[in-house]
Amino acid sequence: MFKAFKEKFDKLVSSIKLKTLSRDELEKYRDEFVLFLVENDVAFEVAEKIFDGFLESIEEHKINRFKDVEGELKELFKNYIHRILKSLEPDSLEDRIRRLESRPYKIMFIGVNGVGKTTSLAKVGYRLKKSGLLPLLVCSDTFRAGAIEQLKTHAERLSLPFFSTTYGHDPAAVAYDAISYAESRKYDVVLIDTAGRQYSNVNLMNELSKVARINNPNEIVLVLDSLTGYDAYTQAKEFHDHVGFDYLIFTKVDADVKGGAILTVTYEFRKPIQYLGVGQRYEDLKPFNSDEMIKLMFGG
Ligand SMILES: Nc1nc2c(ncn2[C@@H]2O[C@H](COP(=O)(O)OP(=O)(O)OP(=O)(O)O)[C@@H](O)[C@H]2O)c(=O)[nH]1
Ligand SMILES: [Mg+2]
Repeated sequence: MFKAFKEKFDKLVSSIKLKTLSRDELEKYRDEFVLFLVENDVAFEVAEKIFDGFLESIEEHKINRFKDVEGELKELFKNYIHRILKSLEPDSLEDRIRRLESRPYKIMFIGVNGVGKTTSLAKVGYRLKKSGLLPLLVCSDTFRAGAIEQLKTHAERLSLPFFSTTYGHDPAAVAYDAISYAESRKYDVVLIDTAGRQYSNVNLMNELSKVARINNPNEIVLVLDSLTGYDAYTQAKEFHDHVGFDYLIFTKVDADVKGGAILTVTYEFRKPIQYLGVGQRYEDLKPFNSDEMIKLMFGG
């Protein structure tokens, strides 16, 4: 992953000829910089913002004739992106859960169809169980055929408790009942799966905000498919405006992703990435680490 990003970045930097490392000089290469980002799936308007932010971060200085200008420019841009990603590194979910005295800790998973909500929820359940916490898997997707059976199968495989009702039920009510059920059994966490929806469907977006309003989750996790590029940005914008979210999970990072979706959404919304989905097995969920991500993007 991020192979194209790294290659294109190296190419971009070697095409830049600077006399001084200054904002004015770099401004001349705005189009090239923005194009490099856009080619890597960064949304155009965010690519412009990233470039502006980068320029602002630069302290002007003359370049010594014998200095490695390319190397210095590379370092500056890499460090700029690194600082942003680092500032968005969250604490561990397990710590947040343990810090909360009341039980259960409520997490709601949202996102468009097929991004990997249910799979990610099951992976989170697996992680929590391994750390000694007991999560209840809740299917508030009473809409898509097979959704209840799908999550139930995960619960059985993971030997975790499961809660659902029947298709057609109000998802907000299902989540509400599940929370009471978890309270009475002293479960640590409630993981609420919701039906995938297109952000253009206003009724379904309203339904989702109702689930959140009534059940007041401790956190809402937006799941995005890192392969979707620009659309991930649109999705984040719509879910942000209609429902809101606290953390991000990017799935399918095991495929050859360009990285732009991740960069765009985190830059624009400044929400922490909790995990990256890196495959189809339960173990394939990695806590986000900015150092690793920067290494993949820029090498070194
Ligand atoms: N390679 C890979 N596949 C993934 C990852 N996460 C999810 N998938 C796959 O993506 C497909 C869709 O996953 P689901 O979890 O059912 O997606 P969903 O968002 O719940 O879908 P709906 O409930 O229909 O909206 C499945 O085939 C998953 O195995 C990942 O990190 N890597
Ligand atoms: Mg699902």
